[in-house]
Amino acid sequence: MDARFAFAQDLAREAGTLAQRHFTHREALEVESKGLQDWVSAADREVEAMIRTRIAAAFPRDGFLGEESGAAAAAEGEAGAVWVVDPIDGTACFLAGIPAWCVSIALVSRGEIELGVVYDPNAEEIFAARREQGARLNGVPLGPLTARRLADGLFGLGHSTRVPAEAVVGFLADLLRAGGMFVRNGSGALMLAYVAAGRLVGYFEPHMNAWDTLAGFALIREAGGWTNDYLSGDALESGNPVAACAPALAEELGALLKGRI
Ligand code: LIP
Repeated sequence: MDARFAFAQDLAREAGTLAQRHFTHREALEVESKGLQDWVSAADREVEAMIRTRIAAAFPRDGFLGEESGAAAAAEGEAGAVWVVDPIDGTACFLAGIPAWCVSIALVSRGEIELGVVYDPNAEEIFAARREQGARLNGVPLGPLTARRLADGLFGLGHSTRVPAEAVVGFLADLLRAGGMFVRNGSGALMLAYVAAGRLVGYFEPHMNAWDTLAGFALIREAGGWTNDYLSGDALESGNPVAACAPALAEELGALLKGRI
């Protein structure tokens, strides 16, 4: 797993550099709609293809699940591991020229998130975590997460047309009533990394896919934060609700989440 962790960080940097070249020339990209407010471009596909090729060459016995190459059942590979990848998380922002996107790479083995890497080439920030070995931002350890109340800072909120508006509007009203304040930057993976870095006191999204979620969850857990049990059920194939926060907020956030996850 040490070799996979070092490999994942180098791969995230290589993928981020390739994505950034496309970001600079995004007006030339072919863009397709995958549904309401859901796009994919040649950049997403090319970056994911590069990531998949590199992983297959380095770890041919591992499984792979990527956002763009199909959410077919992410069978664990012969080695008992599956890579879960979003080549460009925050695609809508990427295509709009807003520098709020990242590369998200995670590895799951036997039901555990073994490692997670989120790389934001716009800010030149790489967030990396290995299970039971801590989380780091550009090599500097993250944690502890000290927020004690929702009112202590900004709370990340995500939404997609995969769920009805009511799924997030009700939570937003309760969050504001509790003295919280929300932010949504369009990349769930990057906002989860911000929770691990203590920039956000927590995060909620009624539904996220595994490729958007797992790297951020590895970071938050290793920074000492609380997360919901995302991998329950068939999360790799179908996704799940996502909730995370500084440990002292778990009870207050739990009250807002009652009946929602
Ligand atoms: C995005 C997620 C985000 C969600 C967006 C979108 P994409 O992923 O990271 O949490 O709110 O609607 O799904 O499509 O940019 O890779």
